[in-house]
Amino acid sequence: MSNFDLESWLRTRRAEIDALLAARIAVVPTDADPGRLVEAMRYSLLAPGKRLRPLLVLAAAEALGREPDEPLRLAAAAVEMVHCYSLIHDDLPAMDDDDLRRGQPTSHKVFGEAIAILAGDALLTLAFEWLAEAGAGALAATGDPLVAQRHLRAVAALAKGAGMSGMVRGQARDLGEPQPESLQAVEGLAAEKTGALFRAALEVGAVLAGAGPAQEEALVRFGKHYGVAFQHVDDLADEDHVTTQTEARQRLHVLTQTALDALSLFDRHAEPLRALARRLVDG
Ligand code: GRG
Repeated sequence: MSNFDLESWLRTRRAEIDALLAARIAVVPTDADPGRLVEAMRYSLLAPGKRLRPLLVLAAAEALGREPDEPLRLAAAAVEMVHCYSLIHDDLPAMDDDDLRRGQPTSHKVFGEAIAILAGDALLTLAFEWLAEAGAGALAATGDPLVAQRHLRAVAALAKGAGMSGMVRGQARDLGEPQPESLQAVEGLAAEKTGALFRAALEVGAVLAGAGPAQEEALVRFGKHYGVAFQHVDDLADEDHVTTQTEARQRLHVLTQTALDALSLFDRHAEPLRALARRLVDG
């Protein structure tokens, strides 16, 4: 049995991510802020989220023995920004029409719909600016073109997970099709709408840490199963979408075990990922 202390790991890594998000978003000045756009970006980004996706970026890199340096943390922060934009847009009246998010009124309730849409747009685009900057910084520091190539691959992985091959496509399906009935259909939707960004988080961490093909494939496989398992946990908590609670609970166990199996080729450095997966089942 490993004696890895997940709570302590989470405290340290979350504090690093929160500090970076706060420092970087603070540089965007709010004076002469048209329509309170920057204020709206800060309001949603700095609200207390679990920071799960950026933590997975860092945990994937750590599985390969890479400690979080500035470019990696910036990439992790970029993944959180994409997630944050998706929550703002998902809460809009045209989508889920929610009043509360992260324990506070949703963006459109505070700033109005137009600014909420623009705050989401701005966070999404700023995420890619940060990711590109991380690559430029790492290239300048190392002079190694391989580093730049890795960052370009990370940009592509995040764009793919977030966009019309991933989360946006899943959201469009969710809005446009009747609620899925079978567990298989529920999981198919979850894999796109929620899972694609988790998968991308693992891919970003793996690619930036210089994973070989087998390592990258294993980490992406972990992310794929983790993401669907995460959605089951969320649905079970909401009693949402779930055809039979028992079946969903069983699938949660199977998917978590499959995610853990994907890590068999990694050593103790993958303990944060393993502990995060076990937590899905253990709560
Ligand atoms: C608008 C393009 C677009 C996509 C929206 C992810 C998503 C797609 C919508 C969120 C709807 C939702 C509540 C789905 C359930 C799973 C989920 C993503 C929960 C929120 O993620 P957490 O629990 O949130 O990690 P925090 O606030 O902790 O970051």
